[in-house]
Amino acid sequence: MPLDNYHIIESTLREGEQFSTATFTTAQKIEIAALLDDFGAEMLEMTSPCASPRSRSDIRAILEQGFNARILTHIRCDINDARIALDTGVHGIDVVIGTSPKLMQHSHGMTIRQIIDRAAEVLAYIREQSPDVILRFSTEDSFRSRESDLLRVYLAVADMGYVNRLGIADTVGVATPTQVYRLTDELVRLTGLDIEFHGHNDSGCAIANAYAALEAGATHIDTTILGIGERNGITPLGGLVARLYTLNPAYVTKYRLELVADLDRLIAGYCGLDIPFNNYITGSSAFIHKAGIHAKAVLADPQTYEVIDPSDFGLNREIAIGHHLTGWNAVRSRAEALGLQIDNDTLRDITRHIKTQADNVALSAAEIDTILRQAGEASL
Ligand code: HCA
Ligand code: CU
Repeated sequence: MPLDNYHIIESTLREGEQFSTATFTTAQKIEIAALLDDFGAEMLEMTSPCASPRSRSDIRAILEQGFNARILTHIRCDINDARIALDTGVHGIDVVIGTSPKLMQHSHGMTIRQIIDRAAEVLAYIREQSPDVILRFSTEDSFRSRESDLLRVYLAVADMGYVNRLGIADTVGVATPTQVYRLTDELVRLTGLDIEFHGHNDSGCAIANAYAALEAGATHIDTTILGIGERNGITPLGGLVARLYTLNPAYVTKYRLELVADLDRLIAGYCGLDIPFNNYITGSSAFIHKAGIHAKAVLADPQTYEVIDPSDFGLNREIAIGHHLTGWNAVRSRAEALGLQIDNDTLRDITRHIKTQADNVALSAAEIDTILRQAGEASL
């Protein structure tokens, strides 16, 4: 499992631009790319230069920043698109063509033989023009393609010897982790090339599928900030980080984890979204402990109920106190944090009082503090 040597292809500036409310200005793209570069994303994928005039000039604008991250663009398997992409001076070109029966019928109308011939023409042209460009070939809708068609295409492309990487795309979010594992494993074994996985989240498996790909030997995973993309998007950057961190924090120490929250906030702001309450790492409730039993254990040792240390991400945990499930350990800990000397009997009385009150309406943190301060003064 190459988890010591995997790369993130951050596609907020390509797949992310396909999200319903995403339209970034040039300045915003530079800001997003700069933050992703600081974070440590190894590759940034940008919208095809053929999409619109500004898509083309923005690739140049990002290249001029001289980021550490390699800048890629994403094109159809088309010689004219390839010419325009090469013209931008981009570091890498991601070529994609549909292989599922639906895409062969409704998208380009080509047979598998014609797809292979087209790939040969386009990939040879790119390699001829630029021996150094990082070249990837991917099939769109891989998991609704016939397996025999897929293998014919991938093996033919691998044999051509032009590409650095093959991509697998779960375009409509239907794949299961087992299917992703099997296909990735097959391609790793048959081609020996680097393998990239791109997974949509229609059925909630985008993170699990990305991880299954890594387990099977994939070297590159596509993400976007907050998971934005077509429909409900793809593997979210923060979610992938959470998945890997909980297996072993060392898998993600190459990234500046404290920037995850800044990245999520930046994109939420530009897309007019709230960060979901249950988001990985940055959701408002991600580090709130509530029930008395949980609070007691977390106060003694946070790892009892926390697999992610919020401080590794520049965030804080919170113990919720003003509710009917509260416990006196949490109340006592708050009193201590306020520097108050209150005996245990009084703290137990206060806890009972909070529970009774909060059976009707939860108390705010400020209300709890007032109760505790009054008890503190009374005990002087
Ligand atoms: C799309 C294309 C794509 C391409 C993925 C890739 C997909 O917008 O439909 O090139 O790896 O999901 O198939 O994003
Ligand atoms: Cu996609």
